[in-house]
Amino acid sequence: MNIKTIPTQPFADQKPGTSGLRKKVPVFQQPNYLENFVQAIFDSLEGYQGQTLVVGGDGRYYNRQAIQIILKMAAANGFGRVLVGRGGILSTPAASCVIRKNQAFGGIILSASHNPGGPTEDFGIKYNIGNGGPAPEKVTEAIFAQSKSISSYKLLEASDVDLDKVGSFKLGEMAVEVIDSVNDYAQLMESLFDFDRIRELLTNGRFRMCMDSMHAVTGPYARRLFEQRLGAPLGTVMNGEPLEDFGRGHPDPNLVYAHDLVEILFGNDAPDFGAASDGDGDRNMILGRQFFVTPSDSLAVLAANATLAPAYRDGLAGIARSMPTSQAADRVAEKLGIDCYETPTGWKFFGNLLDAGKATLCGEESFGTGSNHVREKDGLWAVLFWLNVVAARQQSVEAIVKEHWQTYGRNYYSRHDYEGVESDRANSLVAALHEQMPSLKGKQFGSYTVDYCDDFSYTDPVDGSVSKNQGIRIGFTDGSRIVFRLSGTGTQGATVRVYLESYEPNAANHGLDPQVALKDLISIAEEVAQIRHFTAMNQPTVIT
Ligand code: G16
Repeated sequence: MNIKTIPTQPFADQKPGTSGLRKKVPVFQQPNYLENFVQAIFDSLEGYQGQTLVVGGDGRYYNRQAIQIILKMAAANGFGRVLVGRGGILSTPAASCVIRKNQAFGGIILSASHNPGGPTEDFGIKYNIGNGGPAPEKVTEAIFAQSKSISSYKLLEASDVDLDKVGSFKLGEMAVEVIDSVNDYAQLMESLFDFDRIRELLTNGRFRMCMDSMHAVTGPYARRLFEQRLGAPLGTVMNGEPLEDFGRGHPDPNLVYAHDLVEILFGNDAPDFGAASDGDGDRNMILGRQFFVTPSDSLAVLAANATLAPAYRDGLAGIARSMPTSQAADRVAEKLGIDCYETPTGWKFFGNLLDAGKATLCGEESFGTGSNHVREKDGLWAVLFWLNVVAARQQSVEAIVKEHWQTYGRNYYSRHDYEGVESDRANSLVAALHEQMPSLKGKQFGSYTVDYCDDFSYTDPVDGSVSKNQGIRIGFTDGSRIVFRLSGTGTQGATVRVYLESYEPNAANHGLDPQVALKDLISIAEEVAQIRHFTAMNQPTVIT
């Protein structure tokens, strides 16, 4: 066995963001760049010798090359076995499922999620721990610390593994098992939902659905589940072939980027149900006929209807949402008499709550919903959950959401993103907000009075760890909120995110366009944060 120890120099920019390390492909292709980060992961772990590692990615450009390097490094560092998805493919929730099912030590997931792929686009890598979830901050901080002092990495000299054949191989002393990418995940989904009822819905000749996999990783999963297991007509899954550049698309399931699907669902003779997922399969968008479900509402509706799905028949332990996500789920939790947790942005903060049995469902406004079945958000799980609810209630998506608003009131919600802002400008905007923070309480803006203004800090109720500076919140006395934060997933410049929320209890006022309902808050956000001035932009680049 020929294990080489290769000298290297640290790179200064390997600090993991909201979800792992994301950079442009050419950055990862620099000599030793990927290798350094992988070695930094291994060096931050203890006790993995002889253990199992799961490896897979969303199939984007550089996925296969990166996997070959990781396999040889895992072998050289003493892992006993690696499970890798065929063709290097594992959706993020499927990777979480495989880690848990096989009691693996951890996993490496290769993805830049919803960001475009291709030779000059984005790539990413993150480490998931043995519970199947993204490494918590103390682990990512340890990885970053290792990356700053690394002086060598270990690599087995060997030829590449054939990733396209399911089977077992040897790489030095280490076993490599190439597994079917879909099987374990599909089995898990079948154990959670009422497949007979969903099959009846999808084959009754009246209900039509359309699933847009956006040429990203969920294509094979969606085809297996909807077209093969549940009997939906062939062609139900569109853009189902995973491509290295996602067909030059932007695999982000929102109203702007999933335009193929939006045109169909908002066109003539639209189907009853539409859904899309992102690059690595953890995000989802749910549409009814000519109707968009905001991710915040989706979490609330699923929570309110959870007992219709076999897995959640006995009720929920609690709900968790990220801080900028609307408070619609809080109202459901209150009615159900269960706790609702508010965490910083990023799925890694839900792991402890799920492990401790404090929360069953989790969600983020950024098109992420999930439960304790894995430790990642899960796009196709959300689609199946919605189908289960529609099948059980025999109502349209629109009717279900409108009834929900009647019961709980409507939380109008929108996020305005300013992308590609120069970092200095974005930092100045945040600094100016910090300066104003102490003087805002009690201030009047039209009919709105500021109740509180702070930079969100979270104390994990399970391990007591504290995460500070997670976004500036301005809360008003009527429960409305404006939140400002900088993205931690971008690869170029900075992205300023502005989250806006107001509450409308009266059903007679539930029919407004959110941009109209939120117009006063939009002006207040501009007045307080001087967004145009600091970003040098007249309007947001993306509104969701
Ligand atoms: C964004 C979203 C977060 C989400 C994160 C990772 O982070 O705002 O809610 O957790 O992406 O999502 P994914 O794994 O799908 O990329 P940020 O920091 O850019 O706002």
